Order: sequence, then structure tokens, then C-alpha cells
Amino acid sequence: MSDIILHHYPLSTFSEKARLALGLKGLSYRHVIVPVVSPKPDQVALTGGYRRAPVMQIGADIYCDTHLILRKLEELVPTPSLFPNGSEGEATALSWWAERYVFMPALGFIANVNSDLYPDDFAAERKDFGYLLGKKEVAPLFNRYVQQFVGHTVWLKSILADGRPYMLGDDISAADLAAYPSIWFLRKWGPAEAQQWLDIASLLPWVGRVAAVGYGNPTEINAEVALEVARSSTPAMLSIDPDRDPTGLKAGMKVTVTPDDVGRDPVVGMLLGADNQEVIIQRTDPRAGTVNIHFPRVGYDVVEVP
Ligand SMILES: N[C@@H](CCC(=O)N[C@@H](CS)C(=O)NCC(=O)O)C(=O)O
Repeated sequence: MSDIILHHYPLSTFSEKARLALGLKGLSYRHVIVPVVSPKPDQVALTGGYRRAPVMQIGADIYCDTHLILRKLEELVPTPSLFPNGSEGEATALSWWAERYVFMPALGFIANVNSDLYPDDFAAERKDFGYLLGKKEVAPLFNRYVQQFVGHTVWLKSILADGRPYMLGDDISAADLAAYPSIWFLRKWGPAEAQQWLDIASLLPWVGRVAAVGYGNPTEINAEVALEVARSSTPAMLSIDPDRDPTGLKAGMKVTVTPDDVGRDPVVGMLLGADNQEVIIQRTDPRAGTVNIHFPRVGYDVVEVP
């Protein structure tokens, strides 16, 4: 059993990516099912306010966002690699495309064809988060979602058209784990409609190969246990050179770290270090103790608090 604790919930597509990454690495790990909507008091005690799913905890180190979670997993367990044959740039850039452009049309499509999944109170909560999911709001956007999804997935099909098993060739990579969850979500919550509108049939052999990776060996624990693990642990030594921030932010400054897309809840803490790929802040919480919270650089605004 590794020291990894995954905080996630079953419906979450980004959590699906993290579960598969843990599966690819063949890891045994503990996991906490977090609430699907805010408030999430146990999660934010660990993260200082970051409410998105998933989050990975190792002792008193908290890793927010799948981009950083995958990088950390790769560092911990290099093989099988999430970035085979030096493909970190390609795999990460393709992941960004899949997550920023394929995911929203898939989500909006399901909001149209399976509105039972999003009751009014859930849709209202997600509107504050940054997603439009209410039946009346998404109905006029249905054609746009179909057009965008079909248009973007032409490129996924083109990538796979030469018969390669995975997006980058013979080996699975982070790109597959990022592109797969939108299609997993569509097939789970609107299979007939996805088949009718979205032309995904030719992707199914690839979908099957990615799904076969599985989730590793998870053991469920409750949030109190995870908080106790954080409280009783000391954060790990910094794994980055602390003074590599491209804009000159310095260790010791008070900063906010805020997602730049949805769920823009700022996390306030003391900057421990930043380079061009990672930002680490420290904060102390009555329930979690002193924790180091790690964010990827891209996708987050880091601002000094005067
Ligand atoms: N860039 C983030 C995105 C995470 C994200 O948006 N997760 C969704 C769930 S799939 C979320 O947090 N939704 C709101 C919530 O769960 O409270 C990542 O890669 O982890």
C-alpha cells in the first residue's frame, strides 16, 4: 500500500483520469469519496479552499489538479510511463486540448439529453462554479455542443486512423487518459444519444483499451482518517528549486493561487517555491495541520497579496 490518498467522486471525469493513472502505475492506494457539490469542509481543510476534484494527498503534501497529480505519480513510479519515449510535451499539450475543448461539449451534450443527472439545485451550484448545466440554459446550445464535439473528435480519429493502439503510438500515455474521460462520461450517461449524434463508434476499440487499464487497488477511508494522516505528517522536502518563478515571485511571499478557468476559489498561503511547472504554498489549518499545497503552473494565477 502506497501513502497515496486520492480525494475524488465517481461521477467526476477528471477523477477518472487520476484513477486510470493510478491504475496504469499498478498502485494500491487509499481514497476518500468527497461530496459532489460544495460545501466540502474536509477537502478544503486540506487544500485551503481548492474545491475541485480530484486531489491527491501524500502525508502532509496535497497535489491539486490532474496535471500535477500525473507528474507526481510519474516521479514516484517511473514505469510504466505516463510520458513514454520523452513525450511529456506532446502528451501534456494534447491533454490540454482534450480537457479544454472536448470536455465542455460532452458535458453540455449530457446536460441536454440526460437532464435528470443535473437536478435544479445541482445545476445552480455548478453555475456559480462556471458550468452551464440547467436544462433551459443548455437547450439553445445543443447544436453547438454537437458541432464542437464532432469537429474536435475528427482529430482524435485522425490521430488513431493508422491503426495505432494509443494516441502517441504503441504505448499508452497521459494524452489517452485525458481524452478518454469525456467519452467515458458520454457512454455512461447518454449512450444511445451519443451513438446517434456524436459518431463515436470508430473510437470504441481505443476506448476499450484505455478502460482496460483499470483503477489499481483502492481502499476506501473516511475524510477524518485522511485529515489525521495530514496532521500527523511533516511535509516532504521541496522537490523544486524554490526561486525559479518566471515573474520573480520569491519564497516567503504571501500569495493567492486561483484556477484561471472554473471553480475560481483563491487559496491563500505562503509561497515556498515556484518554477515554470509547479507552485508550492504552505498553510496551517486547525484540522489538517501544516500542509504544503502543490499546483501546476499552467491553468492557475499566482498573485502576491500586498
Ligand atoms: N484542471 C483540473 C480540473 C478539475 C475539475 O474541473 N474537476 C471537476 C470535476 S470533473 C470539478 O471539480 N467540479 C466541481 C466539483 O467537483 O466541485 C484538473 O485537471 O484536475
